[in-house]
Amino acid sequence: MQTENILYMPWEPRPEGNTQIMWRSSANPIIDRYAIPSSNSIFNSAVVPFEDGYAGVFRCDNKAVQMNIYAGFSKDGINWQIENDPIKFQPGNTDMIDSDYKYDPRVTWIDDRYWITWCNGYNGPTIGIGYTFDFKTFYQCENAFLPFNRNGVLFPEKIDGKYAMLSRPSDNGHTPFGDIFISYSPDMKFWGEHRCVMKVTPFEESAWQCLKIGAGSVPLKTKDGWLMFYHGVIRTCNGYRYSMGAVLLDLNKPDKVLYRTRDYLLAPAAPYELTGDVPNVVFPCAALCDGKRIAVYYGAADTTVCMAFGYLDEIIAYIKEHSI
Ligand code: BMA
Repeated sequence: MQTENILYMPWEPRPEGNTQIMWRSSANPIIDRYAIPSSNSIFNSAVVPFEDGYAGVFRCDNKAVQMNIYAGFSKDGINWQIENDPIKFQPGNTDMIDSDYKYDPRVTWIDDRYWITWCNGYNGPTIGIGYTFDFKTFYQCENAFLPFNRNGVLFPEKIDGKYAMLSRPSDNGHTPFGDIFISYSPDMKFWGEHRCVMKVTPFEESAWQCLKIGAGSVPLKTKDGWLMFYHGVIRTCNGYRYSMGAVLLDLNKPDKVLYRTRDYLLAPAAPYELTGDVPNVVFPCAALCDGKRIAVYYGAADTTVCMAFGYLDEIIAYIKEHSI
C-alpha cells in the first residue's frame, strides 16, 4: 500500500444514521462534467499520491465525444486542476503508439515510476500501457494484449519477479459477457501465463454481477490479501446497470480468490449515478488507503467523478461475511 506517501487523506466520516458499509462524499460529484473547457464529461479516472499531494489521469470525452486521457493535479485529492489538452505520449519500449482512442485509465507506482494502463483503441479496444516520472512527460509502451480487451489493472508490485495485470477479454461493442483474468510479464512488453481469476456469478446467487465483471482499482496489499474494488453488471429491461463490489485475492497467488462480495458495496442510487450520459453506472477506477481509511474514486453515469469512503477493517470483514 502506498500509505507512506499520503500526507493528507481525502476523507469524510460515516454520516450519522448511515448504516451502509461505504458512503458517498457530500462533495459528489467532486469533478463536474464541464470542469475543463473542452470536456463533455469527466469520469472513470485514477489518482495516486504524488509529491505533496496527488496526481491523476482522467478520462475526458471532449465535445466531439472523442475519448482521451488527461493529466491532473490536486493538493487534497478532492479539488483538481485538469489539463485542457490530452496526454501526448512519446515512444517508450515501442515505436508503435497508434491509438484511435483512450479511456478508463488506472495508475500505479511500481519501483521507480508511475505506470498507466487504459483501454486503447488499436483495431478495437485493447490494453495500452505507458509510464511517467512526473506527470508531464509520458511514454507509451507496447499494448499488452490483442484486441479485444478492457479494464487492464496492474498490481503495484511484482509477484514472483514478474509484473502482473488483471484484464477482461471483451468484444468490439458493449460487451454482454466478461470474466477477470490475470497475466504476467517479465518486462512490461511480453505478457503470458494467462489465468482466469473470477467469473460472473449465477443470477440466483448475486444478480448485480451476473452479466460481466471488470477489475477496478489497483489492488491494495493488506494482511488479508489483495483488496480490489471491481464493477459488476446486470442487464435490465432498461440496459446495463454497473455496481461496485470487492474481492480479496491471495497475496502470493493472486489468481486465487479468497473472498468476494455477494452483496454489492455501492450501487447506483444517488441522482448523479442514476442520470447522466449513461444512466445507472458506478465504475471504480482507484482507491486510496492510509492504513485505516479507504477513499474510492468512481465514475458516475459516464458523466462525473465521485468518491465513496469506508473503513478498511469493516470492508474486509464485510467481504468475508457476505462472500460468495
Ligand atoms: C463500459 C466502458 C466504460 C463505461 C461503461 C458504462 O463498456 O465503456 O467506460 O463506463 O461501459 O457505459
